[in-house]
Amino acid sequence: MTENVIRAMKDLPSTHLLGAGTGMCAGCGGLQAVHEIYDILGSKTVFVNAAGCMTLLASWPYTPYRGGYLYTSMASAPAGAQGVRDALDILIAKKRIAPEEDMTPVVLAGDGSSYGMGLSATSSAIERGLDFFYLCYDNEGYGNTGQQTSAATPHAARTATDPVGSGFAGWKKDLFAIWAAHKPAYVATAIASDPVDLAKKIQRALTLKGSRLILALAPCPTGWGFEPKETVEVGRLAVKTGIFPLKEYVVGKLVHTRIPKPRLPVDVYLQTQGRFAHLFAPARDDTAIAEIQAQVDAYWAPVEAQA
Ligand SMILES: Cc1ncc(C[n+]2csc(CCOP(=O)(O)OP(=O)(O)O)c2C)c(N)n1
Ligand code: SF4
Ligand SMILES: [Mg+2]
Repeated sequence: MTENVIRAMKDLPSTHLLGAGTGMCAGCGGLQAVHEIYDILGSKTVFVNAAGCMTLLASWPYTPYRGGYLYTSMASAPAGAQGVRDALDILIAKKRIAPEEDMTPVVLAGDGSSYGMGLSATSSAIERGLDFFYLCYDNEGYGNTGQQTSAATPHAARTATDPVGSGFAGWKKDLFAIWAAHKPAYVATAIASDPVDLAKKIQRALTLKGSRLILALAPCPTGWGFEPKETVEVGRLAVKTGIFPLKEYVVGKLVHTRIPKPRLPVDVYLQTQGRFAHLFAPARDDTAIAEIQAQVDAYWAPVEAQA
């Protein structure tokens, strides 16, 4: 990176810096979500980042986060957030900083950390009532290391670690339900391709105290196999087919913030991505597609019955 680029980056507003001069892919849906969320959360935040693609945003000694930044191992970001919270509380108690200078710890982690390696640390943090944001950008695989299967990988998706021709045999873990079972302050799903829905959720979460999850589906051109210009459309189709429900859990109540009407068939979404190409060629795999459709239908049946 030349001195000129570094100087130009220093002069930009902070949100323009996210992704600039890094090795991140064009059309990264996770980065879009982080942009939109950072626009609202602002600089009175300390980002606690578990190793993953978003770690590429900070290349020492530079970081786009204007508040603070802490890098952690994949399993320990919520423990890092606890440390940041404790340190801020001590600084305030000792009058080293004024209460108005307080900041919010924000865990920034991928699905590999959030659904797997870091789940124990997350569960403990929520149990302790830690006052923090948890932002999971879910690209449904270990993206940074070449899209290996994670606990968030959807059924039949091809990854670097699944059999060619059939894809992942298991089913995506329900992280939203796992968080909600802990009865935290707030849990929401979001996607950058619906910025209004996303913004309302961040605003709502900001009015609350306690553990708050924003689980953002992150369409990933590189890992999912589509053109970078398709990111927004792929995200919209995830919502319109009902594969990715937009919802929130607040004060013990589950609300769907978008109910797709009409709900499109799942193959409209699946066929946009190379990771599902084996479901359509050389011959269409009606059985696998029907299985995925049945899972989505079963999810929405009680919601649609009440709508
Ligand atoms: C314990 C541990 N195992 C493996 C790695 C190597 N590693 C770095 S980033 C990464 C992928 C993380 O996946 P995810 O959390 O989904 O984030 P993404 O890369 O998709 O953004 C891996 C496996 C690591 N840093 N720590
Ligand atoms: S691999 Fe996917 S999540 Fe990672 S930077 Fe590239 S597009 Fe973004
Ligand atoms: Mg991932």
